[in-house]
Amino acid sequence: MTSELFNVIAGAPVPGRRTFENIDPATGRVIHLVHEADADVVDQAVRAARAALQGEWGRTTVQRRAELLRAIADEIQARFERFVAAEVADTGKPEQLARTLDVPRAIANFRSFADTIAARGLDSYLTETADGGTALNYAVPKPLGVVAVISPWNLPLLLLTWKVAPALAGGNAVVAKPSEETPATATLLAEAISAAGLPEGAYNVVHGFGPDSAGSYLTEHGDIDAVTFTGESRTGSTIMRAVAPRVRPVSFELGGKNAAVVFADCDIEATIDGLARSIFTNTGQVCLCTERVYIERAVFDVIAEGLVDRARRLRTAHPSAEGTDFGPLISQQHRDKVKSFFDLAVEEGAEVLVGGGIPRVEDQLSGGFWIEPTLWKGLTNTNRVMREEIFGPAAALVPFDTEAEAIELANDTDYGLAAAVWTTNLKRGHRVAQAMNVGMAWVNTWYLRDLRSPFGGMGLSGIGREGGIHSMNFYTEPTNICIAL
Ligand code: NAD
Ligand code: 6OD
Repeated sequence: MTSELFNVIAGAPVPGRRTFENIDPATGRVIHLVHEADADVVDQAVRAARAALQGEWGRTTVQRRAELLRAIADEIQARFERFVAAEVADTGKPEQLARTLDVPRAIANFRSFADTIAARGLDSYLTETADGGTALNYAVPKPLGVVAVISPWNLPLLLLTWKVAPALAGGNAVVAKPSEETPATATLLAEAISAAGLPEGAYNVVHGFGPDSAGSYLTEHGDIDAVTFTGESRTGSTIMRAVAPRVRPVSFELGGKNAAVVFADCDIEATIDGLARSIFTNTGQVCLCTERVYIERAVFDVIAEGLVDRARRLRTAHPSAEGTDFGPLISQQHRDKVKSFFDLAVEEGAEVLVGGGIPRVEDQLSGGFWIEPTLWKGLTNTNRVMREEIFGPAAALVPFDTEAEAIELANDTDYGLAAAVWTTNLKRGHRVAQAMNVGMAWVNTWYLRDLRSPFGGMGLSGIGREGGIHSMNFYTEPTNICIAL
């Protein structure tokens, strides 16, 4: 029987007037009926969050908040298998990926922000006094208040907790709206947070879609103090307009059209492995995934052959089957979009090196949203396929002749999220990585994370940086006290 997922407000399940279906992308089967939050339910959630701030949660010290964050991490750990199962059913991603990336990172997110606030002692006075002769200045960091957290479907729990953890660390109360495609782990997180002992109302979940649903009701609500959002650049722009009349702060992690730059002096095998990971992980549905690969002409063929080989070796099968490393796309609608880019690439003159279509899969998966890992050559930066985010397992391979040309090609985009540089020349690695107009540039690796470092994007890829103290700078704001001496 299909189970139901409820909104969670002040620790209690709250039904909606309508429900919508939550589909397993691997099979196309309905797994949950989800209660959609209308404007009244969203208002109830915002009021519960406000009440938490005015009650015990608002009086909780920084050291206690750090302890509570660690307790949340422990409660997720205690439910590890349930979180894995929920994430795999919602996304169709290989179970192995949920086990090694999504759920461990959720735990690490809470532990890391506990460490950040415990180490920095956010309730200690931060002295801003340059010259103590005439005045003593100190700043008191305060929570923003009620923070709306709106998150996408690709790494649902990882990206939700990347925002919920620092928001709670800063003493805010949260109303979370997970993606309509992946509502389960945000709901289960409410159980873990209650079990950890946070006062009810500090974390609330509302379910639904964007426009004319929970997403817009939340961003347009008159009593939210900030919005932190991960998703498409276009949605970010809509949310900015929604909060503009009340001048609320936003933190945006948006789309990307990320480049990799491969020099002839790279370690060929390690580069092919790293590139394949950066193109195909999570079926290309990671905002950091590489969609443009610029390769120095001398090694173009060997890199291209290696990547085609890696694409052919990906195992498309049920997410829980042994050895599966390639899952479906999230939905029929997203597969239609990705497939339309595959067709457009051919219209724009691409030579398909591998993939380009919809694979045959075993019978039990035939209702799922499967797609082939795909590589092209023959495209240039003038093609639409090279300029728009596909968010699927596909990349274009393009040769270059000089370092200057590679930098120009990589930076020729409206986005500015991530880049990867592959070279064994140390100086060149630093030089080219620094020349990339992106938030994160990796050298000889991809998606290697230190949760204290600044994470975010330039241009269409976002506003602000999150990670360690950078997150705390967003989720709190200081009042400066100046005392004449
Ligand atoms: P999306 O923008 O369609 O949806 C994200 C969330 O916003 C969902 O919860 C959705 O319901 C909600 N939403 C949609 N319209 C809204 C509106 N008008 N008002 C309020 N909420 C609204 O994005 P998606 O399809 O879920 O995710 C894929 C996109 O996210 C890609 O573009 C990807 O690059 C980007 N992304 C970026 C990062 C990053 O760190 N930069 C991380 C993950 C995903
Ligand atoms: O690792 C992270 O902290 C992060 N925000 C990753 C974003 C991935 C995009 O899909």
